[in-house]
Amino acid sequence: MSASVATPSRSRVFSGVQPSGLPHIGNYLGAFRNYIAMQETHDAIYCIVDYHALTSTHDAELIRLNTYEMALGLLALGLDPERATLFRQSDRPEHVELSWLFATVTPVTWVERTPSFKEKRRNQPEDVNHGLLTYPILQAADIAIYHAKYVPVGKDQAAHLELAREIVRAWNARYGDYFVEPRAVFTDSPIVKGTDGVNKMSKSLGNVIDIFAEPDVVRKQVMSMVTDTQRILRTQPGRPEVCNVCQLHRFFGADYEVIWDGERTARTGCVDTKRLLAERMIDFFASARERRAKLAAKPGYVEEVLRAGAERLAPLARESMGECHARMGLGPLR
Ligand code: AQP
Repeated sequence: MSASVATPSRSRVFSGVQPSGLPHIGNYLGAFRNYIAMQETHDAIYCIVDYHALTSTHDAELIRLNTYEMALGLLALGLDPERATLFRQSDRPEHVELSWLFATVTPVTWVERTPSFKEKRRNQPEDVNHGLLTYPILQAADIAIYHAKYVPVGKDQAAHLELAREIVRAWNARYGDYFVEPRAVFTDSPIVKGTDGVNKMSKSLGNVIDIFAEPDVVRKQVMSMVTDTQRILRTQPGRPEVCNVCQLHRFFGADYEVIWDGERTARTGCVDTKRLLAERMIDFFASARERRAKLAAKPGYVEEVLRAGAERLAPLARESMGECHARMGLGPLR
């Protein structure tokens, strides 16, 4: 990396992705596009947040595998370890220490009201673990420990980012200005709907279109997409504004207006539009798929990138923790 991590000449961005599954189109359109763009313009730090994934997955092998796959996927999509720092959250345990320190200035009501907690409580009623409640505090720590100013995320993360700002503000008010209040950065597709056409595309809901799946799997996923539910007959004009397939065409071709018009006037049917979308998505990610295969064939490459990333961040994480200890009264008499 050209700029030193401790004294960046450009403003810093941080974002994390959970290894709770494989990278999907929602991740890409909502967040990864910005990860890749912002590595050119900012001091960029990206993290595979395996501590976070433990709140929903308790399969050790799966978490390790998904961590590897997520890192490999990001590198294949264009994340460049010479331009950005990529690391695994559990390789920098200072995040967890800071989350505890932040927890001591965070009222319980702030985390209880988080929409994602309520959602997870509904979606995994058999495993409402304490980590789900404190998840946003760890997320605030992930960002604040590196003093990141910008956080490229999907819109589903907006409430967490707002909470991170409040937590930082609460800590700064008590111990003096030190941490930066982070701001969310969204793409022009901040919420991508899943194949069900209703919910956010989400690994845990299984309504995803995978980026690196075999072309036949991608075709199957796209063909399963729910379109305009009021369009029953092929000859009936559709409503492209509510059709998820039409909306996704905006990002995979230069003829969105033509697709829109075809659906609106019933010149094209849903099946035609889906077939076209599937082929375009497969083409769009073809070079990333090739790069993924090449990188996967380099033994130890991903692990080396993650290890180097975590090492590069050590001085900054330690500096933040040292400052917290000093300001919060931890350690020996001074
Ligand atoms: N459907 C989406 N539209 C826009 N942005 C999205 N992101 C995820 N899904 C969409 C953004 O991708 C980044 C990484 O997300 P994540 O995998 O860490 O967590 P998530 O938001 O919880 O994604 P999933 O797929 O829904 O995971 P599970 O099912 O495990 O909870 C984030 O910036 C996210 O906003």
